[in-house]
Amino acid sequence: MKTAFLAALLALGATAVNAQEVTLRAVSSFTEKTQFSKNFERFIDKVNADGKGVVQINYIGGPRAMPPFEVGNAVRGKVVDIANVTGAFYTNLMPEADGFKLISKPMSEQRKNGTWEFINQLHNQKLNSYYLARQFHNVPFHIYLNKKPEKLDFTGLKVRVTPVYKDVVEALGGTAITTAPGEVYTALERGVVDGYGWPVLGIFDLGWDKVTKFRLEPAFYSVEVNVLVNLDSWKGLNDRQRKVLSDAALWLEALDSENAPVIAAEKQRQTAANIQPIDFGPAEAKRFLDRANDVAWQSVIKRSPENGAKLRSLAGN
Ligand code: 173
Repeated sequence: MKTAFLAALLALGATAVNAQEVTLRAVSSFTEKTQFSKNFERFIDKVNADGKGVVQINYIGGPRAMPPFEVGNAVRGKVVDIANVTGAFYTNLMPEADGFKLISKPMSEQRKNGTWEFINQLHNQKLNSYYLARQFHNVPFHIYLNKKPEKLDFTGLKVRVTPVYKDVVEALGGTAITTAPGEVYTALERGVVDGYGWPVLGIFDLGWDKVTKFRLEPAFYSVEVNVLVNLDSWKGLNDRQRKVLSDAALWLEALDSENAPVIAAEKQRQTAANIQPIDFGPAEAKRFLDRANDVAWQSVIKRSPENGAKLRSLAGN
């Protein structure tokens, strides 16, 4: 009797230890091998190396596999298990996501001061997902233009946006036209837009340097590209599987230390490609940055008063 019980117990333990390797399906909202997919792809390679026999990721790909503005919904509905996606692409499901660009503290700090925890709760509730990692807190955005403005103002200009830039473009008199990244080149080529919002990194990836004349200073906000895991998929993992992902997530966030020299090099590359910076000086820059910050917070807080205010206090700006 005792032996039978022990044997059963051992068998149980053995199943737990040898529990089948799990494979998770992943997509990126950015084109494969480009700036904002690259580190996620390194993360996948790391998980697949460290997680042999434990957890693996099957990378389905970028926007060819799934339209970028649908990625948030896909991870919510478990169409995929893991997504590399900016909050700007799922503000329809989570208006608070528009505020993440205003949080520029390093993730090591956000994980200590309650920011990660709060944003994870928002993802649990509104996107049925686990907030595994945030990348690129130290990469800012710019507005790129083909018409040279006389002052820091967008009156008379049509600017391609996502929710990241919409409020500031409109506050400064511009016409905002929302498109996915994949439509930017054609919109510029055909003159449908006079410029576009995009981070300081990545304009060469899709050939936009050929259709870009100016980069407007100053840089503003903070890129956020998140790694989300469907919450049911996350809960279905065992501790060892979760640890492989969590360790790789911290490793991924630490890759942000590579960004400063990459930004410096990319600005030089823009100059070499005849993309001219337009700078109206420090006083105008400050006015622009204050306005950009104000209109963005106002917009988030209007749509989600309580959570928006909490995010702003955590951001400290
Ligand atoms: O411009 C965009 O498409 C956008 O919102 C974004 C956000 C993060 C990284 C790159 C682009």
